[in-house]
Amino acid sequence: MSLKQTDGAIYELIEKEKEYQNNTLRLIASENYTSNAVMEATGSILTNKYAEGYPNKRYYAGNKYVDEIELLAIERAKKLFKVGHANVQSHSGSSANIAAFFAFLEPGDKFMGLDLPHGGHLTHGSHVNFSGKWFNAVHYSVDKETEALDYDDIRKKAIEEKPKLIICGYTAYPLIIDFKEFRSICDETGAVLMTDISHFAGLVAGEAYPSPVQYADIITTTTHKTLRGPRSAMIMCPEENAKTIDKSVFPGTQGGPLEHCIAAKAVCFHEAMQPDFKEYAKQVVMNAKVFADELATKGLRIVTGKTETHLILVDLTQKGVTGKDAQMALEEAGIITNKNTIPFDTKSPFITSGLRFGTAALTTRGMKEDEMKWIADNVVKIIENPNDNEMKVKIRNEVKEICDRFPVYK
Ligand code: DSN
Repeated sequence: MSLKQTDGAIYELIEKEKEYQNNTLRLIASENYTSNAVMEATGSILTNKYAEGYPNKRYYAGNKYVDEIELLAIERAKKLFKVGHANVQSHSGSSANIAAFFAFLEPGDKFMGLDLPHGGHLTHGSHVNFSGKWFNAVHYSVDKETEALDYDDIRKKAIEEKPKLIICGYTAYPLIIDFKEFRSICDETGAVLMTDISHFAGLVAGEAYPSPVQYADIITTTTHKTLRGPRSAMIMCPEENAKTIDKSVFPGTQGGPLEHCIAAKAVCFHEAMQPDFKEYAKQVVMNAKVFADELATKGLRIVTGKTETHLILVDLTQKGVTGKDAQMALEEAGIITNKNTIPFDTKSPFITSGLRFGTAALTTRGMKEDEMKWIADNVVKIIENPNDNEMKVKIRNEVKEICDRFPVYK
């Protein structure tokens, strides 16, 4: 029986969500629209199979096709990122990071990551997360003036603190990271270099962002952001770390792998190897630059002054509106984004002084510079008049027209 026949309530809600995704402008920097092929694999009969272990070394029988699928996913990941080893079993970015810590740290060990309000992720040592509770997390921050990473300061801090592992790769940082500099800091202090490339993995695959592969001891990433795959993750590393990483994922921190997601990741890697994915990645960055420039021209302050990626962080302090209120007003006009702390924010992560935007999803829809300018202009209008309901309705109608010109899902 179909979902519609079995569970009308869930079917209807999924249909509504589909329409909502079609008819709104998605600017959440960590979201994308995945292909029908990826969704077909995600929703496949592979969800029925238990496959604890690794290809040709499983704890259950009946894995001859599942092994082929996982091996294909591994081979494609290695080829796409030109990396020695890939483990495609991680369920999410957080579980990949748990496995990374399990591989290189003991409980209580010291590691260093970027502070959450400065763009770091929860799993990079936040006090409310396992990473901050079970390990001794110390933080570096961005420079107060430039809002960019200060590599001399990070080096100084690493020499003082002697962390066992240093993480780079963030959730709200719009500039390119100097991986070579991080490698040199880790070499000088004896730390393991972990890069979490979740946000910009698709840009790395599409050669629109430098690769950390020659520098990192371990690379974690989600697969659903700029990489445009299923909601999942993976870990990559040089060949010499392969056994340690595999043991940390299974049996270290996970049980049965989600083979339907692994098949979908294989499809995503195949798609990302096609020549048009490079064009896509280039356009994502171009769209972000145009979007940031237009916001700045219309009077918004861009954190770090620019973007070099898919991501734009805006400081609303001078506009007298919080990130929370701006996010809500934009949502009413059909523009979906998220409130975000900015470096040295005085407001809580639930209120915030900033907004974060990303161009990966709209670029997938085929939108280019003209659409970015129109959206940026209207974002500023709403931020400057968050309570003007008449204007929000008018923009909402225009948003719907743009969405109709760039359809996503039938
Ligand atoms: N929640 C993701 C983001 O939006 O950046 C990271 O996990």
